[in-house]
Amino acid sequence: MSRIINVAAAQLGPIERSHSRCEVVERLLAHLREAHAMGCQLVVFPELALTTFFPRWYAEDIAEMDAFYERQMPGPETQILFDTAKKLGIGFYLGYAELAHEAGRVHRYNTAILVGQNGEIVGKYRKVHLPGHAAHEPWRAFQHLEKYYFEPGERFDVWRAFGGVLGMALCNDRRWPETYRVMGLQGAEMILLGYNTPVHNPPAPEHDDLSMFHNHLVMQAGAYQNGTWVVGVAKAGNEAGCEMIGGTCIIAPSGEIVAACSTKGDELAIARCDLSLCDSYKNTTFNFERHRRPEAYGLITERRGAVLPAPLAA
Ligand code: CDT
Repeated sequence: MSRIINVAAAQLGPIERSHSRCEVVERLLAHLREAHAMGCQLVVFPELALTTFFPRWYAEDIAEMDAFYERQMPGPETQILFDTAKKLGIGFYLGYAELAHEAGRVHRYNTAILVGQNGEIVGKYRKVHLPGHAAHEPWRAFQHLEKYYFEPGERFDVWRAFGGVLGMALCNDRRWPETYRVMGLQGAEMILLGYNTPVHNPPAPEHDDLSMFHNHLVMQAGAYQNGTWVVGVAKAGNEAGCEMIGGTCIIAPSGEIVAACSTKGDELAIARCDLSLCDSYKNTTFNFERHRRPEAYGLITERRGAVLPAPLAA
């Protein structure tokens, strides 16, 4: 029996440092309304969708950047997103910077939430694979200081929502097969994933021409190898002088892209996603129970970096 969710991948064009939360939220609301008019039940926004990608700037005092973080969700400027979602009966995934007070300390995370069609938070995810660097590197054209501004999250969960099993990830997570597999092992049928990816990667400029190829390669492989839908959503275009890839798309469990944005601005890509399409992959080629050999995979969790065999004796 088919289980359909109409999904809108809600790409955003650039958000400048001077743009207020209210200005950005207006753009998100426009996406929610358009998606609702197109018959969608779920809208997926990018990573750090409420602000510019501030880890591209170094601040000696980390607290100087605190204006880019949310202290509560919903908060005063974001409450309207929840109210509108409830009124329209449309859920959303939203990436944002989270400032949390836990165990008597301030913590900063790169976070995403899933909000149901009733306007209530279904689940929260904190980014596990933080890319970039922790110290200021002035030789770069722009910084990528996620390891400075955020602590890593510790888990990949899934939630029963929208008639299926949904998981969340953020940007760099999509490059790691473990991301999809840990959620695949919990039965994920749709993985929601927002990203901010510069075209230029300062430590490896030789990869720049392949940035879109790699973007799609990893998400399509993750979808197919786990028999799951993947919704990948960009913040795109030239943001504060940094060119970001677009490439927002919705990927079926076959690994095929079934909807995609064609610009680098605010744009929706919409697909009618049948969650039951996951079954033929999960029950055959990727029937994990039948075919996986975890006893051969110990190194995946025991070892972080590669260790080469000893060199041959001369
Ligand atoms: N936001 C994010 O995770 N971006 C990374 C850039 C990697 S280059 C340091 C990405 O994987 O797209």
